[in-house]
This record gives sequence, C-alpha cells and structure tokens, in this order.
Amino acid sequence: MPKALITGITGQDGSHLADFLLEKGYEVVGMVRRTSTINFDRIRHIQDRVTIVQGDLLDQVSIIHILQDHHPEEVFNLAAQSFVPTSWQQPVLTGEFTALGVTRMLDAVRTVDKNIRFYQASSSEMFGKVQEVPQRETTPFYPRSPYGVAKVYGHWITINYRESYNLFACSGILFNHEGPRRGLEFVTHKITNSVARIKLGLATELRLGNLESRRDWGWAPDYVRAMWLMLQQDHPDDYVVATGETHSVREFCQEAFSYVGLDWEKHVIVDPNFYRPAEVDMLVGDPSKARRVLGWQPSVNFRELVHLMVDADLAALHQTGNHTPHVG
Ligand code: NAP
Ligand code: F7E
Repeated sequence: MPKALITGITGQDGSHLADFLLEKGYEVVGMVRRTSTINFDRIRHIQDRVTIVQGDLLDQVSIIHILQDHHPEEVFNLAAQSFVPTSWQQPVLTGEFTALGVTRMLDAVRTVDKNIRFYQASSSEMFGKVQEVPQRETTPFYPRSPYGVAKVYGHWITINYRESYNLFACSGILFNHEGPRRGLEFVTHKITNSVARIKLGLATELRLGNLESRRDWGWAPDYVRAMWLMLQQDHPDDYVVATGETHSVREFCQEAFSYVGLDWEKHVIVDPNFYRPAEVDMLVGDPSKARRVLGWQPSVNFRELVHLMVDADLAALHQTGNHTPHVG
C-alpha cells in the first residue's frame, strides 16, 4: 500500500486529496498544527481512515520526526497561509509559512529520504501583473501581494532542491479552484453562500470589492487529481493547471444570482473595504502541457461550478437552518 503525507489536510485541497488517495488505496498521513479548538470539518467523514500527526511548517524538527516515523513515499505540501488579503496584514508570518515553510519541508525530505516524491502547491498568484496571456509554465512572474511573493520563493526553492540534490520535486502552478469546501472568505464561496442566504430570506445584501477582476476558476477535485498525476511521471517537472477560461467577479455574481431567479444588482453593494492594496486584474492559464503530458483535463465548466456551489450552500442551509461552513 503506497503511503502519502499531506500537509494542510484540514484545508480545502488537503481534504479532497485525502479523499482521492484513499480511493486509490493509499495509506494517508495528515499533518495538522496544534490549535486549542480542533477543526476537522472537512475531513470528519474520513477521520477514522487517515492518520493524523501533529506538526507545523514553522517547526523543522516536527517535520523531520514525521518523515522518520511514517516513511511516506510521496509528500504533498499543501499547508500555507493562503488568503491573499491576510498576507498584507501578516506579511512576515506569510513568508514564514508560505515561503520558508517550503524549505523546511524540502530539507527534511533531503535529510530523511531523498527518494520521497515531493509536490509543492505553487499558485497563479505568482503571475500577478501578467506578462503574457494566457499564462504558461514559462511566463515570467510578477507577484502583487506578500502571498504571491512568498509563493514565488516556494516555487524556486522547489526547483533549486530538484536541481541541487536531484530530488523528485514538482511544482503545480494551480489557478483558482473552488467548491463547497472553499473557505467562506474567498470570493466564490462568499457569493454562493450569500446567494443561498438571500434566497432563503436570511440576508438581503452582499458586500464585495473589485467586481472587474477576472479569474480562471476550476473545480477543486479536478485539481488534486493533477497533483497526484505529477508525482506518477518518470521525471519531475512543473505544470500549469487551469481551465483556460476567464470570468469576472461580476459574471460570477450574475450567474449565481440568476440561477436562483434573483437580480444580482438589487443585492450586491461595492464596498471599498474589500479592495486590495495591489490587485491581480486578470488571470487565465494555458493548461496544454498538463493535458499533453499528464492527460489531465477539467471535468466541470464555469456555469456548472457556480451551480454546484449554490446548490451545496442551499442544501447546507436547508439541512442546518444555519450555514455550517466547510462541509461539502
Ligand atoms: P486552505 O484551505 O487555506 O488550507 C491551508 C491548510 O494549511 C490548512 O489545513 C491549514 O491548517 C494549513 N496550515 C496553515 N499554516 C500551517 C502551519 N504553519 N503548519 C501546518 N499547517 C498549516 O488552502 P487550500 O485552498 O486548500 O490550498 C492548498 C494549497 O494550495 C495552499 O498552499 C495554497 O496556497 C495553494 N493554492 C491554492 C489555490 C486555490 O485556488 N485553492 C490555488 C493555488 C495554490 P489549519 O486548518 O490549522 O488552518
Ligand atoms: O479573490 C476579488 C479579489 O480571495 C479573487 C487563493 O486560493 O486563489 C486564491 O486567491 C478575486 C480578487 O482569491 C471580494 O479582489 C472582490 O481579485 O477569492 P479570492 P485569490 O486572491 O485569487 C489563488 C490562486 C491562490 O493561490 C490563493 O491561495 O476576487 N474580490 N470582492 C474579492 N475577494 C474576496 N476574497 N472577497 C471579496 O469580497
């Protein structure tokens, strides 16, 4: 039975990846940091099928011990401070988690077992002020937030450890991917949750920031499949994972509200408090390398994604009478 370690298993992607690997017959070890209140909402349904171990990206010793004790063949480094606005409020912590945390992981792999295959969660936020449309593996980076800058570091240190120590280390440059398990602070889930609440008479308005910004939004379970495929190849490499389509926040609102028969313009209020100090205006990825080499392609399009998320939020509200975040 192959064994994988997932850092960030309590997050959106970590929980989907755990589902995917269990389905493939893997033994799954998940690293979680210690908190006074445990939040296993996203992995509750598989809690008795995964091994949870305590560790933190800030603590190199904890990472080394986990690798020594559990001997995974594959490590998926998904843990990070992943919310872009927080990266301006906590730029140093974001650098510690999202940038230096990658070096701690890679060096632990190099120290304990150089045969471990390593996946790094890189991000389309590295493209920032885009230098080319669509963005591909060779497009130069121009990050626009402390989060984006930290991810560029994580990306290059992964390549550097691959080239310096011959590690099987891959970087997935993933564009935004969403679903019912997305944190409620991210714009897609914020919108679909509000649409459901407004539809059921639990709210009347939705306050958003920049409606013109455009993203290449995909379906999260598709994207964890791409992560796994990267580690099954003969050679380590880096891949863009995206749908190749771009839509604005405004279009997302239109689609979500009209799906339940509401007029978005009657409910959405633009609130400058949600503007960012520097914005990433437009992202659209070119996934042709992932399609050609990995045989990967997305299974859910933009409209289906919006509808799936609205349906899930409506169902959650019907079930609980009050929204329970992160259950999906
Ligand atoms: P997420 O939902 O925010 O999950 C982040 C995970 O990291 C959580 O499990 C969190 O644990 C954990 N974590 C944070 N700091 C940690 C620390 N110091 N030590 C150990 N664990 C820590 O993020 P996601 O959407 O699943 O994304 C997964 C990864 O892909 C992240 O690296 C993100 O930056 C990257 N990425 C995401 C997207 C996307 O569209 N979702 C696109 C490109 C790249 P707690 O539960 O304790 O907070
Ligand atoms: O913002 C605009 C906002 O926070 C998308 C992370 O997973 O994907 C994610 O980063 C856009 C931005 O995601 C609101 O200004 C308008 O232009 O959903 P988001 P993100 O910043 O693209 C990348 C690939 C990652 O790697 C990250 O970890 O929507 N926007 N109004 C808003 N955004 C939020 N959050 N809230 C608003 O009210």
